[in-house]
Amino acid sequence: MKRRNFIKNASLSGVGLAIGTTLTNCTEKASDKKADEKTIGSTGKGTLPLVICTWNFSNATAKAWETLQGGNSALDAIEQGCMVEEADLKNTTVGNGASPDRDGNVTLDSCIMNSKGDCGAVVYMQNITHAISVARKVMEDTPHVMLAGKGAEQFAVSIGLKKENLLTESSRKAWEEWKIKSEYKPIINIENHDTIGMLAIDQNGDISGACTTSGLAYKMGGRVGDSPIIGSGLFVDNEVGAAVATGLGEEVVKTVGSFLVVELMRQGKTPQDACEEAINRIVSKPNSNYKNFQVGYIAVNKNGETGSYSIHKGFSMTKNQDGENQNIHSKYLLKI
Ligand code: SD4
Repeated sequence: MKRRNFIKNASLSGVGLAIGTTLTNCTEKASDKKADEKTIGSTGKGTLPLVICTWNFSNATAKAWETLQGGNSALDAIEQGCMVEEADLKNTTVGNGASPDRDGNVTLDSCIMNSKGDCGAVVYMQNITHAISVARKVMEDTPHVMLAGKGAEQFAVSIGLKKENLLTESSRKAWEEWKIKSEYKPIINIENHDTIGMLAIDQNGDISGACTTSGLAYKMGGRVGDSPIIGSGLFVDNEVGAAVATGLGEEVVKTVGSFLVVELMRQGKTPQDACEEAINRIVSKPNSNYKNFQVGYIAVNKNGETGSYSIHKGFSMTKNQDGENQNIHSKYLLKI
């Protein structure tokens, strides 16, 4: 089941960048259990525990749910859930098999945040599949919040993760094709595979969140997006709720989007209204080019109410409650 949408162009410092990647090789594995599709925007209260994630990563939410059922924490659940997508070679936007930057290097961004407000992140990390696990270890085992590039890679190796070539043959071929024109103009073409952001509430009512991605396909070497930036790509406040973003990271960073969603919930907004307000904040900026890029948010509050909203049609959220996956089409701003 594919949704081809959005965006045509992302103009960034004079160059266009493709969000997501070639999507032709994004077909789900035959063994994938597809989420049930619901055409509703947001959903209200639900029983806890609960897992939600961006897009239609139903295998990831199923894994996270299973992890919670073993009596594990929300933190364990979101790590395990994200690892499913990082290991999936067919997913060209996350982990192993992801699209490279314009120089042919696969570079990963990831962050994690727990219910105590601790966080960890890796940016511009190469050769390690499970960026989310490295981010968790940065949080738990170092005095730091973020490690970049070679330092992140060395740390990953020091905790026992093995170095791998993350550029698969199909991603390499797609990059070779892209290089023929090397056009940095656009074609942002997102379907239901993209950055995975995942939020969970466990049996104790504690919330954790994670976000992991290869960022924009064919981005400039060294580019880091919103996804590993605490407050932008992800924010968790165990008293209030959590939010995570997908889409053109530069625009999310400019409004510190996920923190904004959580703060709006703190002020009494529902997760749905908070996501909508955060999108409005982006599109109402002077000179906003929002018709040409996508941003989507998902959010959950302490009661297990959820919401999602995006600029363009086609974004969705997968929710696992009671062990059942639902893919929920997000409401969106642009009706044309
Ligand atoms: C980034 N936000 O690197 C990520 C990519 C993404 O939909 O989510 N694309 O900007």
